[in-house]
Amino acid sequence: MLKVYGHPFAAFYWKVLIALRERDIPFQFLMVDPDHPENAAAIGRLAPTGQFPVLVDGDRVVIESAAIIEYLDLYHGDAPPLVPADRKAAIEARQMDSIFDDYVQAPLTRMVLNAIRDEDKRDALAVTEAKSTLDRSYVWLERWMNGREWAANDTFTIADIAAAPALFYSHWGYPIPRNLNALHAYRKRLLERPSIARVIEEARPMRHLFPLKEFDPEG
Ligand SMILES: N[C@@H](CCC(=O)N[C@@H](CS)C(=O)NCC(=O)O)C(=O)O
Repeated sequence: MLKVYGHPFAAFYWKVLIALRERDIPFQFLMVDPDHPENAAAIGRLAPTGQFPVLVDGDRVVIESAAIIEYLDLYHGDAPPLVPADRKAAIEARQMDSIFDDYVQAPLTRMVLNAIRDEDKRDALAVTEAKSTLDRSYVWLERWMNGREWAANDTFTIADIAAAPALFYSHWGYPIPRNLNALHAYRKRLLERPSIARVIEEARPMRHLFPLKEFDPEG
């Protein structure tokens, strides 16, 4: 049985969890939290900085959410691949996966990390810069999503998997402006997809962990 290390509230673990659900793959979940120090110790050995998700398949260890999703496409489940088999189509899917990770999820994470620090260690400039990145990303994504159903090649792919946690959390912490209709409609489509709705529901009891709760994540 596949083993996956993660945390039900963690964005990059969500990516893998959504892929596992889309492909209907059974797995053993290994929680990374202070109550399970053995799991933190294991990923401390397996991943360069002890980050998760980490997938263990027999002797094979795969790290990095995108690599894990590609690995699942190749070796587990029989749904259509989440990274298109066509190499030309795969370019757009990988491009959008990186955009959601790097220009939506990453600045939001910087805001979250800042908010959970002791007050005297907070960095207002870093927050201003993160918000500016999100402002620009939201506007760019509005243009990109205008006329599209899914973020890459008009099929559900790794790009949409990356978008789900990124836009769920970013809108919660720093709302998408109301006039960005295409982006709002896309986010709604994502939240309604069964694999994503289930991941969000399972994480609901942990919502108190999010420090930027000024807005309704389902709004
Ligand atoms: N690029 C990595 C990012 C992984 C990442 O940032 N994971 C977070 C949890 S979602 C984490 O492990 N944070 C704790 C840490 O870095 O110590 C991926 O795509 O898997």
